[in-house]
Amino acid sequence: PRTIYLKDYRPPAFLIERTELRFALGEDSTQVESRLRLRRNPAAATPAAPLVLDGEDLELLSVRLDGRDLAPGEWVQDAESLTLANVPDAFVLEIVNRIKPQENTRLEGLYKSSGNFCTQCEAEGFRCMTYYIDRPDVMSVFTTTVVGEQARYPVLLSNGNPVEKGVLDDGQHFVTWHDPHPKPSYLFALVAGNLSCLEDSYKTASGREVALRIYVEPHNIDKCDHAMASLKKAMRWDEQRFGLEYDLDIFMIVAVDDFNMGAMENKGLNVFNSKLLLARPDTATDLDYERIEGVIAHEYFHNWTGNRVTCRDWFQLSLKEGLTVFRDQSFTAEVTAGTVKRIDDVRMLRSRQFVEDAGPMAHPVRPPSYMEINNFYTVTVYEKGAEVVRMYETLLGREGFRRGMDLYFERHDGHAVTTDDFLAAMADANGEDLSQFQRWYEQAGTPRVTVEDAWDAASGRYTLTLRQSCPATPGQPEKRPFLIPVAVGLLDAQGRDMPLRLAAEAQAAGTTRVLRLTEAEQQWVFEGLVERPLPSLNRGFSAPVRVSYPYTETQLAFLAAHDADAFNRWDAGEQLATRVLLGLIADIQAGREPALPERFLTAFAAVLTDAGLEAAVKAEMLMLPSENWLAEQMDVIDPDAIHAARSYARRALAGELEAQWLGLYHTHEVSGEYRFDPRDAGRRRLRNLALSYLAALDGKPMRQLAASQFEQADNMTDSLGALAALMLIDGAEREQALATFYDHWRNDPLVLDKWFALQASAQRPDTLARVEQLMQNPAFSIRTPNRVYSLIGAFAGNPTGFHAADGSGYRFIGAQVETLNALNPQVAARMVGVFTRWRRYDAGRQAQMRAELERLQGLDLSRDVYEIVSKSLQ
Ligand code: DPP
Ligand code: ZN
Repeated sequence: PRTIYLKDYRPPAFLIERTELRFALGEDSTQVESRLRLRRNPAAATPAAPLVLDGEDLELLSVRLDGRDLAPGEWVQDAESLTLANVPDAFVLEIVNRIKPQENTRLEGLYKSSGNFCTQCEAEGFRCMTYYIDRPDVMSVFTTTVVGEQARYPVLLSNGNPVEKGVLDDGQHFVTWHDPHPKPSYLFALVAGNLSCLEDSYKTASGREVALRIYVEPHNIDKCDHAMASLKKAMRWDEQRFGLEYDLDIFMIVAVDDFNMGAMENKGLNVFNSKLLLARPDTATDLDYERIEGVIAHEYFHNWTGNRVTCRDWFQLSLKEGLTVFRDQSFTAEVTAGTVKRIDDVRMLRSRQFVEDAGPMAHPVRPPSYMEINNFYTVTVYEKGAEVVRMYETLLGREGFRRGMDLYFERHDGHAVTTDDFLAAMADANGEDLSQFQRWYEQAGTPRVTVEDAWDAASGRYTLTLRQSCPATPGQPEKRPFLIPVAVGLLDAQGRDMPLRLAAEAQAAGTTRVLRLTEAEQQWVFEGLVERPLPSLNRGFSAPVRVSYPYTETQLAFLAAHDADAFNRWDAGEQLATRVLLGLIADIQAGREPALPERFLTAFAAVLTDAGLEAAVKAEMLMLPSENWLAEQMDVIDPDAIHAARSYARRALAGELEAQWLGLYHTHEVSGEYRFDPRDAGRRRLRNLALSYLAALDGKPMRQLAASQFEQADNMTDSLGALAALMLIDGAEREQALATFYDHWRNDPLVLDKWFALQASAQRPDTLARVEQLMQNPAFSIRTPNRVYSLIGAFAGNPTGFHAADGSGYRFIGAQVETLNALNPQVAARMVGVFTRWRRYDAGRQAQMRAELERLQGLDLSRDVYEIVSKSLQ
């Protein structure tokens, strides 16, 4: 496969002013007719360039130029394109071609899902439907006619507003849609099927009425209320926070069961993976409810950040994704409990993005090259991209950030732009020079900030010295210093924030200061302090970096108890727990008897019994660092020792504090009907956490406690919480509960996904055998991404299952990747990702993972899988 480089970007040779499409949907094949009004791009580099259209797997039937049929010799066709050499400066091109959506297992372009037609065009799926200039900087006004059998496909949808509809011969009917907003092809969508619709409406801030419609398969119509409520909340929030209103008369969302990604922001017609839309108290957990709210908001927010202002090319993907993730994170933080959202986001960033940044697929937020763009919908582009946007807000303040956003829309509405344009808008709107900030887009790797301090009691001066460095990443051996905003507070001996006055300042201002670290090494001097402070660093996780300061365990426990910054309070506890667990891992590896340090137990117990802590925050603080996070801290990852240490710690914390856990469990019952609200959700989270600790104690009483919660639960959160606890305990109750759950939910694939995932992530010796057996279950299909993610994906993420010392996990996942590679390259590429970190393991595991990668490399691979396999072996 060919590598594509950002530095080779050239403006398109042609523009498409109008796009008229007609899809005649059939059971055997679909005929696509397109009529494009093209003209040469005045900004093109080469004035007489041929017209090159993208197209894959298309059966070409005819080509007409300005009304004249072209003969086959007048174009050149290859596997990926159609080229017309001599074309005028402005002309109309009409193309007719045929496609086979029924046979489309890649789920890119037009395909069928549960008998309905739907599309996924981002990034390059449009070219699988018809020949086109399939790149985001070609924006066109679309008019689309969908023709289908009325009985099978009563609902026919595309972007924009319906302008015409009618009945044809042979039981066919049609609807014509017109989208007045010019858009790139990746935002095109078409849906046809037998769907029910939940309808509502929304009045925008300026008083326009917008029809809201959620389309689902008829049996799911009772699971759309939460999505609809979330949509209205998101629409209001974007008006209030960013002054952004919706711009069409209709906003539609469709849920489909077969979908590679989470959801897609097609203009006026979002298409969602059904798992991110459907929810009822008995089928969806609190976490599902929260994710649905967040993703509905995310896709809606794309209407401005992505659709009205789009990306010039795919290297700029974070322009829309980083910004939109930041917007959805801010939304969720503001409508729920902010601290918990921040903790969850940072936990995920550290355990996944930091890992990506340290591996062979490390890439900057704006990658300089790719083989397959689908491989760059990554945690770096999304989540680190969101942290980069957050840093503008930290540096410029909330108002300054809003000024930058306003200028961005003022300058670029209706255009396809770059991350440079975004940076320029932020800088210009605030009269700031942010040129150094550019490096966040260009340099990969997680910067490390090392902090040293010095206290001079005589003068009351406290000096902080910050040094930054960034590890080498593929293709980038040396890094230049970043502009890092480090939010800092200083605590006195009582744990109170001290007023901060920097040298040369007349008076103290505030208790948190954002230090702008721009050099490799820099110093700040705080003056007028009456005692030696304890620093609280990178408050609120102000920059996506690793910070190191030589805290003692006592100091970490002190910060965990007192820091005024709630995020750092959690983080101090997390650092302390990480240290303790790494100690236990070392004990186990050395054959020593592990023992939980008394100091840790005391600090942990203090949190557990603290009546002043909000339940959700308490749950965060009582969760031990994940096995993946612990793995990242080790020179050579030892999955068995990590699991043994963490299980030991859980058992010890459960045993020592059994009465407290039980007390917590019984006092946090949520009464009344299920409601998704942050307070209730926090209580359920804490209570289920208590249950999972208690489950570590094994024994009949705990089994009965979990089994009775399972039997009595009237909502999925508690039902699944109980089942998860039972998975930790041997005994008849576990298999019984699994069987009951299956019997109850055998016809609801989304709920069964939870059942698959629980069993595949169980850290038990027989898990692989269980997974192989579950693949034979009639509810499983390797063609449906959700099934693959919940069964095979969950096993790939099971550290002791995938990394079984005998290599059985590697061989199993390798074999699945091989099968998936031929069916659905995007899904295959996601599954192969677990092999990328093979160099981090012991020699035996390394050899086996490498052998599996080499075996895969010898196959006829899709671009998607090839890129990851080959880069991993480099
Ligand atoms: N653009 C989608 C998203 O919202 C993914 N295609 O992230
Ligand atoms: Zn997105």
